[in-house]
Amino acid sequence: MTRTSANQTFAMTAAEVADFRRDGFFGPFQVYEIDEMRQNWRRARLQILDRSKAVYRDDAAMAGNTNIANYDRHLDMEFLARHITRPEIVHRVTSVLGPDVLCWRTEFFPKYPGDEGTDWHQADTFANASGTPQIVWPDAAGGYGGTITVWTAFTEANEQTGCLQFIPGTHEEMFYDETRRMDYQPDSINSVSKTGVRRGFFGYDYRQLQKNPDWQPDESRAVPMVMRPGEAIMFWSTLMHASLPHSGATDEMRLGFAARYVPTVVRVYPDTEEIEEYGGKVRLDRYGAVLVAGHDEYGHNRLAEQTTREFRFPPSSPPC
Ligand SMILES: O=C(O)CCC(=O)C(=O)O
Ligand SMILES: [Fe+2]
Repeated sequence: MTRTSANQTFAMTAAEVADFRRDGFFGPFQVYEIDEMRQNWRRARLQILDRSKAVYRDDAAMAGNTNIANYDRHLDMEFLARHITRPEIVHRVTSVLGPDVLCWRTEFFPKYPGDEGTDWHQADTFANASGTPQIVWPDAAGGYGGTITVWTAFTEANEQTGCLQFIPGTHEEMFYDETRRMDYQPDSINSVSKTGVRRGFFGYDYRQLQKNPDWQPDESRAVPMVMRPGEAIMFWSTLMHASLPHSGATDEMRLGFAARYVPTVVRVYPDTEEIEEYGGKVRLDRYGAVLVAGHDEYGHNRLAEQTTREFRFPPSSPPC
């Protein structure tokens, strides 16, 4: 089992932070040993079907297996609640974002044998699918936006099972306009080929957001992020990223777990009471962002209350 002493630090060195700023990603790095990850997940996966404490459990529009049903299970599953606060992750995130950090969203990204890859995309405000900005940085950030995503491989992620792909250094310029709309077409899933690779965006076609319809990502510069179970990679959501299809050559599904972090100065879901995207709709009544490091001096966001063993609901303070 991976043991971390209370004083152990996983802070990035100045050179690593400089690399992250240049490339837009850092890693992979180990969070769990392979067997530990497998064992943890074997136990935790049984709990996933029980939505009785999930924050989005009641919404009829969530029926069916939409992406949105995969959101924010760290708010009711203990393993995931602990995962997002792991020092291997949080120390690295604070090295870039500063001491006061929220985890505002988690998502599972499963790929079953034969599933298409994920479209090339970048996300700044995360209005991409819902039409409403989900995170808003202050103007003082100088137009900078996005979130740090830490994507942990819960299973093998390789070129057969559908690993992530990045185009290094593309995080400073948005090639997509998230104020445009994409058409939700679930029937298109697993059926569209783009430059010879089956890819989609969970029922959307991300190309619809391209600022220039004639532009294409420079896939000749794409690098595959092969990861063993328990390894994680952190990247700016504004980095051009995608994933390969699951070839079907192995029965093992690929499962990524993405945790998304912002500094406390960022407004999460401003003026938003529900999210509607990927064919699902949920109310945010029971949602809270989780303070994983430092203090929240801004009070912009409703916070979930953390105890040592679990997160408690309802959130500690009313929405502002
Ligand atoms: O796992 C995938 O296929 C996509 C993940 C992704 O786009 C993200 O974590 O932002
Ligand atoms: Fe993404």
